[in-house]
Amino acid sequence: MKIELELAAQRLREHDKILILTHKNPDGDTLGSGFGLYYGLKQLGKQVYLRNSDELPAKFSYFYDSQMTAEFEPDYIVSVDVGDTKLLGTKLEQYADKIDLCIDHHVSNTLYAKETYLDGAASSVSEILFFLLELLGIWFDEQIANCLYTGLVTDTGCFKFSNTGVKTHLAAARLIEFGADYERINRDMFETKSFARIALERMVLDGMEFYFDRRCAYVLVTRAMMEEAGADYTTFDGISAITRQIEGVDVGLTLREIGADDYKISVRTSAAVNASELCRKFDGGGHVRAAGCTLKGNIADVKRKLLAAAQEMLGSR
Ligand SMILES: [Mn+2]
Repeated sequence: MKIELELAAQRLREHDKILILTHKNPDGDTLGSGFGLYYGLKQLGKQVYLRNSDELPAKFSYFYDSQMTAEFEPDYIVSVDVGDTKLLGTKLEQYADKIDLCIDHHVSNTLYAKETYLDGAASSVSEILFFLLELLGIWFDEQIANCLYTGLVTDTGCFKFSNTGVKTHLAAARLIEFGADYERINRDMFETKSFARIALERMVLDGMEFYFDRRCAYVLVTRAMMEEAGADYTTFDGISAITRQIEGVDVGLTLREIGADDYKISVRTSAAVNASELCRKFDGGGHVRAAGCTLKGNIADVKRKLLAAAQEMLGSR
């Protein structure tokens, strides 16, 4: 059931032992909103713990609380930025049918939680969290400001994507006022690239293929390429955006081999194509211009299916 933000705030106020769940392969928004909520609830004197199926990436280490302890039985379970229980990952799937509240901005959210606050117009869950913590009367210290600001900028490509709205900028302005270290965060998130990242980008550009009058760009990143570049999934973050930087490209398909005959696909589109709609054909989802799905099978079949779907989407415009 969908609920209003005021009720979500009330639910959080009513509970004292709260577990926060974030999505696998964590990004700046799921961790930024998760830790923003974590520190906000700590301020209210609650016991809080945040979990992820994967190891937490080093680049977000400034979020972490070395004092965080799981030594309590939660009486309330909240998920942030998790559009589907499939995204909880192996370590958290045990909670799939036990989630009390989901706070999300994915239009494809499957409404798996007992109650859901969903704002598909919000740039990020971190944006939602800014207004939620305000309702809870939290004092925004630097730590909370840094967490939420990171989520805002990573999900909007530093305020460049179409999901950036008036509320995004309002929240960001307030977060800067509260001490968000925007210069360092933006440099760390967008400017600084590891050698592994540069090596991977070089391979991606080299192997890029174009279809349908160059309206579709296709990129395949194999495990061998990842290994050669010395890259892990955090290095990969944002690689799919490269396809959309190319003039005339309406659909960017970026495939990452995650196992034998197992591919994770990131779809990036221009205004001409709905990425979420394309991914739904393969049981995936996401946002209008950025969505994802997974496909199993040999690469030739996977590629054929994806290109056919892309062609269909392009043909209908
Ligand atoms: Mn998000």
